[in-house]
Amino acid sequence: MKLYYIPGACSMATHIMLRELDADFELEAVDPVTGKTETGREFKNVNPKGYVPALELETGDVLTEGAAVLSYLADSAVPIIQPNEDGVLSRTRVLEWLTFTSSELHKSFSPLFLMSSSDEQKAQAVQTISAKFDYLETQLADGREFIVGEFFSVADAYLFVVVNWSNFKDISLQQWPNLNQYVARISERPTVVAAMQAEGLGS
Ligand SMILES: N[C@@H](CCC(=O)N[C@@H](CS)C(=O)NCC(=O)O)C(=O)O
Repeated sequence: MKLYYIPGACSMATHIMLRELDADFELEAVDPVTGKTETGREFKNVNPKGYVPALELETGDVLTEGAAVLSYLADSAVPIIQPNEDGVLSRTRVLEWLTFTSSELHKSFSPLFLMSSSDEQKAQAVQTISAKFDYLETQLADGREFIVGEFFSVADAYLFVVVNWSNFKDISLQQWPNLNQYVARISERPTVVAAMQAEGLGS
């Protein structure tokens, strides 16, 4: 498999999961400015939508849309989380969190990354993100280690990557102690450390 990624972008969730699953994979960086990959390919020939993640399978199929790519990995390698008596409910909870992260949280960060955003748009984005973090804070108040069940899942990989952008965008997580601890805990996983280093973000 080959993962097309931009360092530190949402594609890092797929990267972390590939490592969690001990999958056989290669990385190919995409330059968002030139639209070319590190081997000189036109990225739009890989994903016409022009964004990462894109996961190229051995069959040549290319999967896109982070939540779908993560679900594919979870389903094809191991159950999305460990099977248990309420497997269907747990699986749906994972999908619920993937969708929340993708459509509510990830996209709320977009104005903070766009050069074209005004200060007002950025301030509005921080307000929106803060409201989502308030919700996350209440969810994590029960002391759970992972966002769903007792195991690290694709939902944690994606949620971690997106919430961790706060640390690059001057949103102090100190205001949300449960969330802050959750992010700190996930950031210590060997797969997360390795993914960050491989993407040139490690210390
Ligand atoms: N709907 C897509 C959005 C992916 C996305 O926003 N990717 C960003 C990085 S986090 C990207 O590739 N941006 C570069 C660009 O659009 O040129 C998904 O959920 O996977």
